[in-house]
Amino acid sequence: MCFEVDKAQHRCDNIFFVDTVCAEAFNPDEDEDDKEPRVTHPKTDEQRQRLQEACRDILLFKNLDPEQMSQVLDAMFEKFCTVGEHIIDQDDDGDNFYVIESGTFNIFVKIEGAEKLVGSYDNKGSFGELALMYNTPRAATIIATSPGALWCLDRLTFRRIIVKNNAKKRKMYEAFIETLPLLTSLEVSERMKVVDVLSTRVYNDSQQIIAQGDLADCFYIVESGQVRITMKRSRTKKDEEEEEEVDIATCTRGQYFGELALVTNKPRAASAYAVGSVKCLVLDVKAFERLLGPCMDIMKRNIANYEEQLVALFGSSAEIEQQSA
Ligand code: 1OR
Ligand code: 1OR
Repeated sequence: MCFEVDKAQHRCDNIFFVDTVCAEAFNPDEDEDDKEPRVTHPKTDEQRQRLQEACRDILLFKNLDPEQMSQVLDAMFEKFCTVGEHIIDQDDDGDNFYVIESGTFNIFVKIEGAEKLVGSYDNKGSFGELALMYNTPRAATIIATSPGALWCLDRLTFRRIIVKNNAKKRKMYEAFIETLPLLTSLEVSERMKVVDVLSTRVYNDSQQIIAQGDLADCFYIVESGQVRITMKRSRTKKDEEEEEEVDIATCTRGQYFGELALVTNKPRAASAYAVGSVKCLVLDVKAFERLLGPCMDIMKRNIANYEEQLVALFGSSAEIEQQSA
């Protein structure tokens, strides 16, 4: 098996972008095959319901077909953890992938020899996919900061289903990803890692994709269709304060949105709606921070444009002033 190892460290404001994970090409024909015995951990109805709820927003599961999803749910098992427990230690071999049902967890990474707190999970999300996806040592240490409940998926099932599915995804998105102006600062192997962790979402005409004021947890690239970006503006009509929604931009194939709240660590600055049927590629916030550091200059230049246009349209840029994370 051949590895292509790349190391890049980028720093943007207070966020560290370090990526030391190789983009190993997965060959479904020569790796674990479908003849492996299926792992099943029996569950009560109540457990299965909690598990399904915890897995609902896990992007890595979004592209699975119903049969694959059901095999994943069958294979998962519950683990309770206590404050201070090390769920993962950096440099260990990867055993499980973890989905958070409840609890808070800190993420530490050794940077220049010192352990640095680089982020945390708060009662949602997942971790531990990298070592399983790329056959590498664990890239971070994860420690529980409250009592918690996790759902674990063993390495073999993860590779048999998720990694195999990713090989298909790479084939499907390789060409499109290469055309994205935003990702030009990434190496080819880094772009493939973006493909590995993205999921796709489809929206119907007029469906809301982002609501202004909401907390943000993902980033979008338009694959097809049109997305309308709107902002609320209050105005006085017959002495009464009214709120109207104004169109401020349109995003089409290859363009991105939803980066602003992730970069500024603020609520969503605008809303987004599908015009006709729309398909978007979606990255969660942790993958965005881990993988898109090198694209930050392009995004920041664009954010400076928002500010100019905001002043022209609304007379103030206070709404989207940048604040470091
Ligand atoms: P893993 O299998 O390597 C540790 O085990 C897990 O921590 C890893 O998978 C990710 O799921 C998770 N860099 C590397 N791993 C991270 C990071 C991260 N955050 C969470 N994990 N960075 C922080 C990005 C917010 C980059 C830090 C320099
Ligand atoms: P977000 O995470 O805040 C809404 O969620 C997204 O709409 C936002 O990221 C941007 O990706 C996108 N001002 C603010 N957000 C904008 C703007 C914008 N345009 C697109 N978005 N302006 C329009 C500039 C053409 C300035 C306001 C008038």
